[in-house]
Amino acid sequence: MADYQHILVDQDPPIATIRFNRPKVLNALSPELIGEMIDAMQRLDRDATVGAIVLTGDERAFAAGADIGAMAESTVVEQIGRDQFATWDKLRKIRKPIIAAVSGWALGGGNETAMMCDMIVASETARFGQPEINIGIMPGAGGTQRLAQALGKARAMELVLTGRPITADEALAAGLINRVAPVESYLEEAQALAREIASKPPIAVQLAKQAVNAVFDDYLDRGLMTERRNFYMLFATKDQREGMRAFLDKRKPEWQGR
Ligand code: CO8
Repeated sequence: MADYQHILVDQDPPIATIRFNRPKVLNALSPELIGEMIDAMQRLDRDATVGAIVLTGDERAFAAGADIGAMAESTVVEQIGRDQFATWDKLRKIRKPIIAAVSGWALGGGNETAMMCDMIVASETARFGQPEINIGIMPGAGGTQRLAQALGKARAMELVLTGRPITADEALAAGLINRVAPVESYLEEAQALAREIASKPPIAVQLAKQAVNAVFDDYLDRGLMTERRNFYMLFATKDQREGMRAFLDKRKPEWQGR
C-alpha cells in the first residue's frame, strides 16, 4: 500500500481496515485525508484478496467533519474550482462492501462519510450529527439527502436545522445504523461483519450491493446537485466567515443574516 500521511491501512485477508489518523483534530477531514482515503479504497477495490472494507477512526472520533481551518477563508469561486465533492463522490463507485466502525463523534462530513458506507457499526459512545448550521453553512457531502432517506423528513430537518447530534441508541432505533457495541469491541464487531460478508461469493456480493443502492441513485443525483449548489453559495455569505472564525477563535458567533 502507498505511503499515506493521514490514514493507516491494515490488510488482514479477506478484509482490510482503513483508519483515519489525525487524532489531534478529531480526524477532521482535510482534502489530503479524503484524497488518501479514496486512493486506498480504489486500490483495495482492485485487490482480489479483499472481500470487504472497514472504515474507522479512533475511540474519541470517527471524524468531526471537514477541516474548518482549511475552509474558513474559502470563497465560492474557490469551492467550485476545487470541487472537493468530486473526489468524495468516488466512494459511491467502490464495488466492495464498506462498513463504517464509528466511535465518538461522527459530525458533518464525518457523518456523511459514515452514511456513504454500506453499513454502520457504532460504539455506545457514538454521536451522529450535522452541526454545519452552527458555523454558518449546511451539509454538502450528502447529509441532507441521506439523513432524510434514513430518518424521514421530520427528524432529518431537526438534525440539519438545530445541529444537535443523536446518540448511538437513537441512531439504531431510527434505522441509521446496524448495531451498537461496547466501545471495547465495536471495531471487532465491524470486522467480524466484514469477514462474514467476505466469505460470500464476491461477484454476487458486489452486484447485490449495486442493486440495493440503485433504489436511491437517481433521486440522490438530483438531491445532491441542489445540496452542493446551496453549500457553495453559502461561501458568499458573511455568516459563513463569522461562523467558522468563531469556531476557530472558540467564541460564540454573531449572525448578521448577510
Ligand atoms: N475541523 C478542524 N478542527 C477541528 C474540527 C474540525 N471539523 N473538529 C475539531 N477540531 C479540533 C479543535 O479545533 C481542537 O483543536 P485544538 O486542540 O488545536 O484547539 C481539537 O480538534 C479538539 O477539539 P475540541 O477541543 O473542540 O474538542 P471537544 O471535545 O471540546 O469538542 C466537538 C468536540 C464537539 C466535536 C467540537 O470539536 C466541534 O464542534 N467540532 C466541529 C464540528 C463541526 O462543526 N463539524 C462540521 C464541519 S463542516 C463539514 O463537515 C462540512 C462537510 C462538507 C464538505 C466540505 C468539503 C469542502
